[in-house]
Amino acid sequence: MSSMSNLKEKLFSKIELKRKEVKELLKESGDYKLGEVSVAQAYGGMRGIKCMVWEPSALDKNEGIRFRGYTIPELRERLPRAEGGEEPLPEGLFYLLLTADLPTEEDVKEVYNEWMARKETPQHVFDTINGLPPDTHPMTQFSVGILALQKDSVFSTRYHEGMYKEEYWDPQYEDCMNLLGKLPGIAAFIYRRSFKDGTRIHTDENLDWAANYAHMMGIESPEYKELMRLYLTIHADHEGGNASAHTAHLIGSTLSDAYYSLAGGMAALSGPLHGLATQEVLIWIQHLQEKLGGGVPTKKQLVEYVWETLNNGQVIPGYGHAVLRKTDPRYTAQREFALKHLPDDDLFQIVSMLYETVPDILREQGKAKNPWPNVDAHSGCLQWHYGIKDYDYYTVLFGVSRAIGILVSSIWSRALGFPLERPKSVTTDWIKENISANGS
Ligand code: CMX
Repeated sequence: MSSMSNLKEKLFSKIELKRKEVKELLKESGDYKLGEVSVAQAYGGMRGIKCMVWEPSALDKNEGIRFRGYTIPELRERLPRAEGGEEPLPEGLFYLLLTADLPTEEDVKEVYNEWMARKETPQHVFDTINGLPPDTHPMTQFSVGILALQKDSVFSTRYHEGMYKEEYWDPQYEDCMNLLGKLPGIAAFIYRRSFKDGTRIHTDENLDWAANYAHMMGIESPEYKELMRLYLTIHADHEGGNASAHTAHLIGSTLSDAYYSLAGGMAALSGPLHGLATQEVLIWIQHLQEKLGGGVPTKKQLVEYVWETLNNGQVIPGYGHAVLRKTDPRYTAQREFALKHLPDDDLFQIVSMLYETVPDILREQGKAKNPWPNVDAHSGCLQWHYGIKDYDYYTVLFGVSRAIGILVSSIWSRALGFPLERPKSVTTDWIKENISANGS
């Protein structure tokens, strides 16, 4: 085992305890049923089937996400902040997700120092990204950049050298920390390459992880740096069943390393029903503004537009959720930020009016199980306000944050020795034959 930092030592002690706990749980209650699977669930995107373990966070359909038991409002109060700042530092959220303990200022500093020590990215990664046409979607560039780092995977090297299964978590941790040190620099480079002059801005060691990301994108507004801290904290994890987390988890279960699984997770995040929704929301709102010649529409115009969208067979972007049945607390956190920093912004006004309008209409239409806004209904208008007007980039911001939860969970999956995932699929004929044989 390589030498251990305080953080790694603490993690190891937690792992030993958890392994014991899970071993006993399996011995005593291995046959306990978590639920049953219906035909509708098999055809319906496996909604609600409890079939995987994800330690860092849990999603309650009414309350929203809890990170290691803490809600977003609690964490905005309790996680350490940057000097003079009011929003939590994502380094602290990482510590919490990894160890299940609230971090001290010192713990946060240690995470930061670990990431900073690993920030240097080999030139070939930038060269690889530069080999793609400049108009390649930023998420493609991001996944390619992550995969270009794979050749230095500590896990893959150690696996091929031969190691005990109990040790898997250690090189996985190294890969994850290396990735988190490098991701903001790669993501910022993609922003500058796709939407600015392509020059790379280097790290400023006086800035925290999130503020540095903003700095490397070329944005120095202190308010945007605050937004970045909040944004990277609240998007970090959303339990394990969402498409990006689940994809990464499945890939990781083959003992593919963290680079492969994170790149796969980012491919899932790129879909319109998942991470792409942020940009769809803005496009949809701005389409309406264009139609009306700019400004803020009236409530009547907004209602007509929402119905027109639905009657054309389209979804209202930013509304609905596969699990949530209330307003997403990540939406609320961003709304509070907007009320504080940009209450008069036109786009924010429209986003607020939609909040007052869309839920009633979706209820009246009667299809969506959840008429309330999700996180993506708000994120875009904040980015736009601070000058990030390149929609295609929004999912990359989401991806940098989501990497935190995905990677933490991958360390725990190794620590608990999770096996290859291999659920059973069935055919329609099999289902019908079973129903006839056993009764409905
Ligand atoms: N507008 C209109 N119709 C909607 C809707 C919306 N915002 N949300 C759901 N519906 C419809 C569905 O399309 C479905 O219709 P059909 O029966 O005709 O197929 C019906 O309501 C039932 O869907 P559901 O069970 O409520 O929702 P799902 O779990 O299938 O899907 C989601 C969830 C998020 C994909 C869906 O609500 C949606 O498409 N929302 C808009 C896109 C969006 O905001 N995505 C971001 C999600 C957050 C994230 O994970 O990143």
